[in-house]
Amino acid sequence: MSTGFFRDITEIPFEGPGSANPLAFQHYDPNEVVMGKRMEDHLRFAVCYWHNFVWPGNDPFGGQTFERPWFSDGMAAAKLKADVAFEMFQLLGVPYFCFHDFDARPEGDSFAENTRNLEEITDYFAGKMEVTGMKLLWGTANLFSHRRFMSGAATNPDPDVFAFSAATVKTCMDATAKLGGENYVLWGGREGYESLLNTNLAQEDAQLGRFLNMVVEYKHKIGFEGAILIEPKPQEPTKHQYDYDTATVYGFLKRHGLENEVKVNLEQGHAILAGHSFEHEIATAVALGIFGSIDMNRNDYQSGWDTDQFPNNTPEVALAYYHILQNGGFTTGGTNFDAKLRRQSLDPEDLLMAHIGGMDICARGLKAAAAMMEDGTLHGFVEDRYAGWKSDEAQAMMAGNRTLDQIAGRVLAEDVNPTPKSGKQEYLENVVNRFV
Ligand code: XUL
Ligand code: CO
Repeated sequence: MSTGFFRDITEIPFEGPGSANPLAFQHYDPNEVVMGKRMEDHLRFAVCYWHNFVWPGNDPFGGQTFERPWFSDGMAAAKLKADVAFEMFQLLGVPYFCFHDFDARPEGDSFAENTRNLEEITDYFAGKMEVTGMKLLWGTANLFSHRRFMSGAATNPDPDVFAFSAATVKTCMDATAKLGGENYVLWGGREGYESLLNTNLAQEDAQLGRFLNMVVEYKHKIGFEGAILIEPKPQEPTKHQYDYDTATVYGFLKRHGLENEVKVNLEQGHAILAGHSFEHEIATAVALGIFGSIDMNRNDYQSGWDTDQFPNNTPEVALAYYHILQNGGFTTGGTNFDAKLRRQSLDPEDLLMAHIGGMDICARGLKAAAAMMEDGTLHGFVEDRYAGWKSDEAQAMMAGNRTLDQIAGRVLAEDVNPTPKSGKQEYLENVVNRFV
């Protein structure tokens, strides 16, 4: 039986470009085949629990703006929230969702009560997943909202907080595995510092390394087949977050022997906060062999905050998917909308329209990216640019078969005198603009 939250709205249809129906897709047709694969299977959309069903609409200057019938404590409210969430997933026709423990279960007074609540609500999810066919893209633990985590979770100066966090992650990995989750995410919201005056960086790095090693050991122990993903972010809430960006995370993984065990979940707004573009983060992860999944959103480029808005810029999204497609597309990952309404968007239908717009932008971006791939001009240009490295002499240099003095001898003997070649950036940007 329906909760009635979305009143008489029925499943969002695909009506094609030009449709003026605000409750229809113009570009996202799950069954359209793009580069030999259904669009649904390329994009692997997920809706997040937290922004849609938990966030009350507060900002640093004001409190709750949303009124939702499930905004109260207790298991009955948590179940009503789940009912509405699964109704929304169904209306949108997304295959996946994501959640933190804290989003789904009532907060208890102890670890034991939290665990019982998590088990009860995730059993309730399991029943709904069975009926609806919904799947879990990833689960995660919220180790940042409760005051016990104010000085960090794994990187807390208090070993009891480290232990509480480890215990909580264990229960969240169990819940994720039980629900057939395809990934497990760790976003270190409080793993960083507010002031170096009270922080031992080397100690905190060692703690975080040990923590993540235990997560990976537990994954193998329970036979969890999903990927373990770190979500980089440079700051907010902390002044400095250790998982600053992809390159920093890779250095951390290498240092702790985890570069073949852990990948990244990249968020558009976090890339911008780190002073990068989204495609920079994706291309870096691909180059380092640790690309996993994405959180799709955008920031307000004027305020500079992590505003978690729904995407609405096709050229930006197209370049992101271009790099993902070049890497062969998602494997366990997908496109999670880690995005929230503006606090004045009060109506239930606003939740739907926000996702419809985001899904349409992603569909347009994917189609543009696929067209760029099929055209091949960009890829061909890059291939040609590095073609010189196919020569025997160049390969010998790369294979470590030449020393500096041997190379110097050859450069002298052959009078090697390179001719600069145009990088053709403007031409390449014009090529992209043919498709977006
Ligand atoms: C915070 C953020 C988180 C993670 C999951 O900026 O993106 O919601 O995605 O903890
Ligand atoms: Co995120």
